[in-house]
Amino acid sequence: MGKKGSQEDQLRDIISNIEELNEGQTEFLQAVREVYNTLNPLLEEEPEWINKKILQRISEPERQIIFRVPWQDDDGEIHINRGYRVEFNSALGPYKGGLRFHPSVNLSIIKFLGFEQIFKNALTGKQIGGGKGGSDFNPKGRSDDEIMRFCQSFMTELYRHLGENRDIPAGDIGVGTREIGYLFGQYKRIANRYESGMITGKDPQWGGTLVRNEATGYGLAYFVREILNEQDDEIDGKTFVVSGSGNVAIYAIEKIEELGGTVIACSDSDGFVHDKDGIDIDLVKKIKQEERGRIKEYAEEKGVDFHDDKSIWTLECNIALPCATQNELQKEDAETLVKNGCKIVAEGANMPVTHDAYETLRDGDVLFGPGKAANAGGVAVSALEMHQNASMDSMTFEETDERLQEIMKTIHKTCSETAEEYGRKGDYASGANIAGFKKVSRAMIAQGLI
Ligand code: NDP
Ligand code: 2IT
Repeated sequence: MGKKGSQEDQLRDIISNIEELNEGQTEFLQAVREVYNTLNPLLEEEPEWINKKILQRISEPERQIIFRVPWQDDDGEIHINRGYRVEFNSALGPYKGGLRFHPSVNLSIIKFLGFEQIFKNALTGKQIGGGKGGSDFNPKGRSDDEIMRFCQSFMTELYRHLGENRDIPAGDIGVGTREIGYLFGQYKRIANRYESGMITGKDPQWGGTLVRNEATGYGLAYFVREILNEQDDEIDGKTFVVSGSGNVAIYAIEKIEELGGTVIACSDSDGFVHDKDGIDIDLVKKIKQEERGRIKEYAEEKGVDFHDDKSIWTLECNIALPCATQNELQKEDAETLVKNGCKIVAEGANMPVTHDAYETLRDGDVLFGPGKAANAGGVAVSALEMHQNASMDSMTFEETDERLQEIMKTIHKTCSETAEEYGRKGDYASGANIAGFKKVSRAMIAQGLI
């Protein structure tokens, strides 16, 4: 098969070497395969990247920090959790990425998220490298005081690795404005510096930027609008199913409804609510944000159906937006979506669609918006927050929203044009991977053997 065959073989060998090195890290290896298996056309153009071992270098984090987080609950009982920060890649800027507090957190999950973050951040066009962190701490049912004590203990160890030019965390699952406040407060005490730009997602009253809270969900809606625009179509009149009911899901629903779409369902880990007339987003906000309750209460209050015995993806819709967690949309879900005539799936969450499911969607002619592009609005507005902090200036809601719309338009264009340039027209996943990987690799090579 000549040169092409041997390059494909080399790529396969590299991937199996990475698999051996990271045995058992299921989610991380899934993310690596998902990116690297789309890179053949780029490696044909840049064959010397194989000898430069750029794939092996990018898949090995620059630094991995694992630490003990001891804390006391309200009854005085002592708990020990495990904290993580994976500083993955700083070719394009300081490490940037969220913190996840969820009992499922382990090194594989933090590494998959950090790996994805490298390319996502590259796509934003901002000067930010990739990182991710978190803990297996379960915030569910914990009091404000317990959350504060946990955050203080977590930051007491992590602070030495952070800084506005070094590593800048933000939120993710289980980490929102409240947690960011406690984390920032503890950093300020220990470092004796009011260093606003060391964390993003802050309350806009003391250094946060307006729209950061909304940014991931709004950005997802804007990305979907771009996909539809390319088909001479629009959100108005379309039916959506959105999984999750946290930060990303809530603001995706809000913006889609504002743009004329109908969202008929959303969920949490207990099940989903089906409201054919369209989800009442104010009620979801009241239950989930103000009361920290469960989505089931929505069904009780509105008298609509709640299901905990089947997948949310069994519902008929034009567009599906998984916004909860990794691997939540599997092959059989994809088969049902295709059968039901779904035309677009865009990832609000990170890697919610399994590889099998992705292939089923692709073969069923469903357009697919990969997370590293479709949910990049959150981190892009984080970069605007860093900019605002560095310049000691602030932007209005409208200005920031305008910037977010521009950024999402550009990311969509990059994915679409890159896919076409490399012979994968319409395949946004390949476009996103190739564009992101190319930018990071070029920067790494220019900076020497790093
Ligand atoms: P939140 O904690 O605000 O909400 C998470 C939602 O997902 C909740 O409804 C939660 O339900 C559900 N969920 C979480 N874990 C599971 C699980 N294992 N099984 C079933 N449901 C689950 O998090 P976000 O909205 O911030 O994050 C959602 C996704 O979006 C994540 O994949 C995150 O990485 C990604 N993301 C977030 C960004 C941000 O800016 N926040 C930016 C880009 C991506 P329950 O309450 O029952 O646990
Ligand atoms: O997955 C993500 O992009 C985030 N959780 C947001 C990261 C950030 O630094 O704003």
